[in-house]
Amino acid sequence: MTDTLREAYRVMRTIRAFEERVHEEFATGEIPGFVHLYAGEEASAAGVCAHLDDRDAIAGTHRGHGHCIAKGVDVKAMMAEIYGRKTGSCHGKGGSMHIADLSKGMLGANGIVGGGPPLICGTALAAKQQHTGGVGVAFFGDGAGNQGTTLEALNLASVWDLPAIFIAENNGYAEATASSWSVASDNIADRAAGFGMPGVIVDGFDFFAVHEAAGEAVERARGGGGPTLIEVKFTRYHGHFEGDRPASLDCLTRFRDRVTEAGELAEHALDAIDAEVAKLIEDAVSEAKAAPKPTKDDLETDVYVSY
Ligand SMILES: Cc1ncc(C[n+]2csc(CCOP(=O)(O)OP(=O)(O)O)c2C)c(N)n1
Ligand SMILES: [Mg+2]
Repeated sequence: MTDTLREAYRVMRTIRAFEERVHEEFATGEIPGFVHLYAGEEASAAGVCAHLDDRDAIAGTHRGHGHCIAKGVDVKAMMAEIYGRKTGSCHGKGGSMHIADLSKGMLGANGIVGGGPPLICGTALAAKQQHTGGVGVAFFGDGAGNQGTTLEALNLASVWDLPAIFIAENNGYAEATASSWSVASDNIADRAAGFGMPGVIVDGFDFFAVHEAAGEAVERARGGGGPTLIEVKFTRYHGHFEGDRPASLDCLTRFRDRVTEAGELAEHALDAIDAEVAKLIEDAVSEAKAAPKPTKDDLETDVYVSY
């Protein structure tokens, strides 16, 4: 149990530290392309992926660094990818929005909003046909929840009774469009009923709530019980006014409060993880900056796949 808690905290802290550093580095102008940060939503990726192993595949979003880290993609290779270096997860040709590592079951971050759900219908179908016991998990935003691809995938997963789990990360906005304005039902999870699957709503700042709901969904999927839709709700990251206690809106602070008050982990053990993660991110950035960029000779590699 202690190891599980420690690992959960490490994953969330790694995502937060990674994102804070990318935020700083992006401002220097050295990082090419577009970057979307996952900070504040860590409990979702960490709470879900804690139940997954090598049999399982996930699809991320354009806001995908957290999904990659939680599924075990190498942090240094990710940083190098964001810097467009040869040593990156996709040899510097993907960048932030296309980090993928099939060896870890990470199908990819995705520049196409609503691109992930159909992909995991494929991996879930493969897992079902091959009896691997694996599940497919798609993370998608509230905006992506309105895409036809997502709704078709929900239908297909139910019709085919797939070991698929759909995680709607509702952070209240799709770019500048509020979900309260653009999502027809009160909750994205309410739509599950229309597809004949369970729909669950959880507090996105509470690792334990996400973890519990995801655990039930993964168990049901592995046991042949079909798909689940989980809506992870995030409210404003900052408090109502400056000085308003933000602790309850931060998954890391809330996690620390709970495990230290329960005597499950000591402050110093958590601080030690923070220090290890800080060093990892420091090394990841300096190694990425020192790594070579792809050359003209790399132009045609990684382009075609032979089956
Ligand atoms: C098919 C498609 N349409 C539009 C876009 C442009 N776009 C990029 S992010 C985004 C908003 C997505 O919102 P949401 O799904 O809620 O994810 P969030 O950014 O809030 O995590 C849009 C419209 C896109 N990338 N792909
Ligand atoms: Mg959104």
